[in-house]
Amino acid sequence: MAKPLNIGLIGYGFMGRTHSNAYRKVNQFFDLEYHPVMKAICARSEETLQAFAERWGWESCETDWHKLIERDDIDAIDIASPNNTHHDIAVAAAQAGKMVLCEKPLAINAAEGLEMAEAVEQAGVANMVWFNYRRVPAIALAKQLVTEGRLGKVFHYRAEYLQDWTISPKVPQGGATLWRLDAEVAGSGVTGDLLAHSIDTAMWLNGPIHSVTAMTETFIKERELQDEPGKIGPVSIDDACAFLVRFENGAMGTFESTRYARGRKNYNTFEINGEGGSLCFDLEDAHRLEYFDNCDDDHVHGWRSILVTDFEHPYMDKWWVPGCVIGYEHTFINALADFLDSLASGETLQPDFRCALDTQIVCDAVLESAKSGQWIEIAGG
Ligand code: SOE
Repeated sequence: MAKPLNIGLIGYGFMGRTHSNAYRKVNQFFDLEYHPVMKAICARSEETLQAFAERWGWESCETDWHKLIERDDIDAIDIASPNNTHHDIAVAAAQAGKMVLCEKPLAINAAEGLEMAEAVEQAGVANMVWFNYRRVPAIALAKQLVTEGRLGKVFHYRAEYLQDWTISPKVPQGGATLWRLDAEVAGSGVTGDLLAHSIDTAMWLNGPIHSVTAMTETFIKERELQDEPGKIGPVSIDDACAFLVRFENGAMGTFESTRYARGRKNYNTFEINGEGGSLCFDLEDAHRLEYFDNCDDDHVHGWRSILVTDFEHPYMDKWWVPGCVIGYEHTFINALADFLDSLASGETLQPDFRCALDTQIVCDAVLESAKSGQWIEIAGG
């Protein structure tokens, strides 16, 4: 028998849309015991909220998240609002006994992230952070190949996350759509926004990070404020960040991210080099995983490009027929399906808040190292 799960979603920007789409589609493609019910959407701007609710099929609207959390007809709170709102909402929701789903990064810093992880643990409520790229079938396949031991001892992990949308000095900062450029709201620039994805993927595939040393740069020092046209303010975020890591398994890692790589739109890549083989992935070609297997006979040695669309590949038996690719939005649907499955099975789903806190701790260490110029050991790493 289908079990309804009443959802209250906070935020209706880019992520509000990806999550709404996931709630609408998940039961169409996955056989699940739980069925999300789109009970309420919450955001501050009343005029646009109603139109969003109608477009996506939310049953009701709230303009104050406290009211949403107080409602008895809400089982799970989903946070897709800017990063500086995550902490207060998540803690209050957990204390009210609601399940909590939260967009990445978990928080604006590790101190807030720790309180959030403790809140959901003390309340004993189900929780998940939407690190959606784990649910790209090719990345999930990479995880499978690593778990099967195909890479053997890992020597190198290399990640890049490059975009180019802030190169123009005319792009303003702050406000409803450009809060990612305001460190007070976002916590940091590319470190929390993009490298958090790379770090989550890296630790999932290659284990904990032991220590980091980093540099950051802010190329454009002042920008107009989106909410106050004509007013210029200092830019507080890191536009670019590069760092080196030592993993606990002895591997060396290099990570680089920027929003100033002309031509790179959402170039989220990694390469892992192990004794037994290598893996390479590029989100702009997301349905392929490149794999070099050293066990192949010498005369056929070479990189193979796996088209990750077969029924045997992660998630792909839920979608179309082999050769038909899926897209960005499906990673959120896959993530939601995993969350709903975990409710039915009682198994702990990753990444949960505690796991996302580990990523947040690395982000904080990266920013600290960029300031001090020192290597930083990850606490508990
Ligand atoms: C930033 O441009 C952004 O939208 C991130 O916030 C998302 O997490 C990333 O997946 C795509 O890029």
